[in-house]
Amino acid sequence: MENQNPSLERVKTQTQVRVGLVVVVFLAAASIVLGAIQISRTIKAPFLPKSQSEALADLSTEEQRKEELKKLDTDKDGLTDYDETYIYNTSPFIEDSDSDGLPDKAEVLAGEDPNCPKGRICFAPQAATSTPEAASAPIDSELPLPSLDKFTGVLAPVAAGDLRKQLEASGLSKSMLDSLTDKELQELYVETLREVLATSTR
Ligand SMILES: [Ca+2]
Ligand SMILES: [Ca+2]
Repeated sequence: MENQNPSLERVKTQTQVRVGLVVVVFLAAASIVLGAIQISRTIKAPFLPKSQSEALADLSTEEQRKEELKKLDTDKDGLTDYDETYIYNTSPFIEDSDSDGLPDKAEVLAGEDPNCPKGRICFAPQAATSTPEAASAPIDSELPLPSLDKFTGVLAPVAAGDLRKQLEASGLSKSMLDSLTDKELQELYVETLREVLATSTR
């Protein structure tokens, strides 16, 4: 015998839809999280420990390269390629990096910004001239996952259409989906994603 009580039937359906929606959203979020972890690994990859010999080889090549740069002055402006690259952020190939008629070294000696043409106000990073230590500070190898807000911000515009398709493909009725606005879908999605991310990054 079928249950003929329409209101009970509706409650049941709605509950199922809700559960289904949450599960699907959860799965979608989980796949996004896996993607994020993958991305995070890829970003971290260059910082992850290599084999010792590889690391040593890299280090000595890098050091050798720097030592060579300290001896070179490709553009013959009196600043070594090393100083131009790592301290002043000027071009080691152009004597007058900002093309204002004053050579880089003259500007450095005069306390001017060799990357800012004389008479102009630049907002370019001054780190090179003021705090060379800060510029060469080691990058934190414990890269956090992308911040949640950034993450969901990037995600939100993609989610609505795709999510709708995904939910429909997973068997949710079109009428139920149509009853949810894009915004509601996104919010539900982002909310779930937030929770999943929050738990997985804890
Ligand atoms: Ca030079
Ligand atoms: Ca100049």
